[in-house]
Amino acid sequence: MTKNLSEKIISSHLIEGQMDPGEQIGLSIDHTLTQDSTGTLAYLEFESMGVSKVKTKLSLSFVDHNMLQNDFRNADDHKYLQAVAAKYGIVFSRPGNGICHQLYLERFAKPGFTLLGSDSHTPTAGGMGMISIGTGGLDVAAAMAGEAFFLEMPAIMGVKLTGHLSPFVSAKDVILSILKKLSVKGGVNKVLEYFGQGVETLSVPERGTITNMGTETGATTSIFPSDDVTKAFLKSQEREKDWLELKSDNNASYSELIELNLLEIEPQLALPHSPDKVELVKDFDGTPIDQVCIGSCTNSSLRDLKLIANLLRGKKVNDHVSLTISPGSRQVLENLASSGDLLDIIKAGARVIENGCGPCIGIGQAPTTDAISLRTFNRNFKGRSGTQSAKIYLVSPETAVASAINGKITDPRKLGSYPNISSSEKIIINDNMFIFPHKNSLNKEIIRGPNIQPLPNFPPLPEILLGEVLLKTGDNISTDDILPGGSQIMSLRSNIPEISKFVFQYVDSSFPKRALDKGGGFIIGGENYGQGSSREHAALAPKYLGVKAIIAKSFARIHLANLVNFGILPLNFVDKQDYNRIKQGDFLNIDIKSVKDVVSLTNISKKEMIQVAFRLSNREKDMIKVGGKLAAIQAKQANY
Ligand code: MIC
Ligand code: SF4
Repeated sequence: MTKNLSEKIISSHLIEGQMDPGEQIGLSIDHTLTQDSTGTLAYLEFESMGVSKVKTKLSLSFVDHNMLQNDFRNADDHKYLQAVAAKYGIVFSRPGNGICHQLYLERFAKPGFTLLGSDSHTPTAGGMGMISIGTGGLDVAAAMAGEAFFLEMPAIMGVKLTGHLSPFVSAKDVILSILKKLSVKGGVNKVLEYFGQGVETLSVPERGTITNMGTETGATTSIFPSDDVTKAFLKSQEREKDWLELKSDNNASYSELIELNLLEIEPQLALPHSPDKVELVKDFDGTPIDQVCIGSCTNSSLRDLKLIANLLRGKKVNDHVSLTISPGSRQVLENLASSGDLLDIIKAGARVIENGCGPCIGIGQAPTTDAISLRTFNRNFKGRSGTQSAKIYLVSPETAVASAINGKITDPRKLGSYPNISSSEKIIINDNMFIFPHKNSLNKEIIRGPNIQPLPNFPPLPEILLGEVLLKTGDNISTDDILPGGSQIMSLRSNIPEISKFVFQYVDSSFPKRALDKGGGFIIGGENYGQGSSREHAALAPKYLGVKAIIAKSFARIHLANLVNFGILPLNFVDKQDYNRIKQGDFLNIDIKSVKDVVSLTNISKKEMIQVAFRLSNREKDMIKVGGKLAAIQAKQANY
């Protein structure tokens, strides 16, 4: 039987289940990655599983998100992460080394492998022919303990690329065009698998830009074949031995097919406040801007930054624009420095900031009030930049530079001749900022600062859920809405009682107090509830405040899994119109005694009954019965 590429890798890692879309499958995981802001919790969870050393082929812990070190909290977290890595045999990437996805692609990604990461942009490694999936920290901790990763078998959507990109049009414009077609929920429970002649015209970093931002369609992951372009990239990283040719069989089938002629793509931009509000740059040409930020795991490769340097050479950043550049890795920075490209960037007036996530998650560089900020990032949710009134547009590096020079949104095709950037030339490789585990460091003592608080324990859910609707939201509520980023709040990621005070901070700041005062209750959501990041804190903190169930029209994949892991029931309206029959303040009763697929919800305030679907696998039902995934794994490990 012919197989597409995704099916080939999935079948070679299948531990449980059938590869029929919608069925639960269990996959074996080769590599895991965590980053600091999800990692602290993931490692607290891992520690409580009683395993002496990670059981994966390779596990990595990166510090890239919150590195401001405003006070002791942040620095203590880094110390804790380093100590855990040494003790359990995990590679540690030191603060300042770069962004996890960029570093992983450069130094560790391997065609044909599986990767599970506690960050939603883990699919970046799909640019290297991997099945790489973002999920909550608890799932990653379980994979480190040798457990299979369970998920719904995704449908495999084929994306056929033909032609080649025109000058000043790049990978970001490709993925923005796809987002325009699919929207922020069009990829849910799907893999976007790229194939066709156009693939060979894209370098690995460009493929990484596309697979990275496939996350914004809600997709489980995205994948490119591993071909001669992949081989050349691996060779430039002195890792040619990791190469393996991988592609789908001839005549392999896909559940859906979309086609894109790269030649027809023009520069695109996503308007505030959603990555799928995509339009053509030329239609906004001339709009004055205040800030340009280049970087993030989407667009911070050596290819991107060399291009930026070339375009900035001999030019000056507009007097009314602040241009920041955050390189994706120390390798990128070192190579820019040695080739002289960094000088072009500095001379033009760009502000070079630390290799890391930085402004992408509201850590520094918040725009001015009402500002228009152009960013090469992947998310532009309201307030994520740190300024509620700012308007963030997502653009390619080419559009970002052209606009920074002109002080207004500018179609980059106006810039003249397009520099030719090779991504496979000889580069400097330096792994000094990775600390590789050593047998002498295993079992060393773990240092914990006062901000590292133990995980709260939750009892199993009662059979009757009673309480008030604490909040009713609209569609596409993101995890940034549920629990915002920014350095202040993110430095509380290892302290659930403290971070829970910020739940729905900018949606309704009275939420935490009301939830506690009422002894918990329910949330009503629209479509795609919980889109965006993998932060399990967006489930764990509401759980701490007593949220028992979320009743929504639909859920985003990672958040749904996080809710189940921590024992908050995700319930779907059977008839989506019923969303209109519940309002904030209504008192509800949900009887889950006989865990059937459909249960009745009684709206006591309105004396009405509504049908809600309880779509959980038997494994998930068992997990909830014993008090969540952690309790289930602890019980299993204790029996070994
Ligand atoms: C993000 O881009 O929102 C983050 C910050 O990387 C998150 C992870 C987190 O919240 O720590 C993600 O994408 O998963
Ligand atoms: Fe970091 Fe932004 Fe990428 Fe998230 S999206 S991993 S915050 S750079």
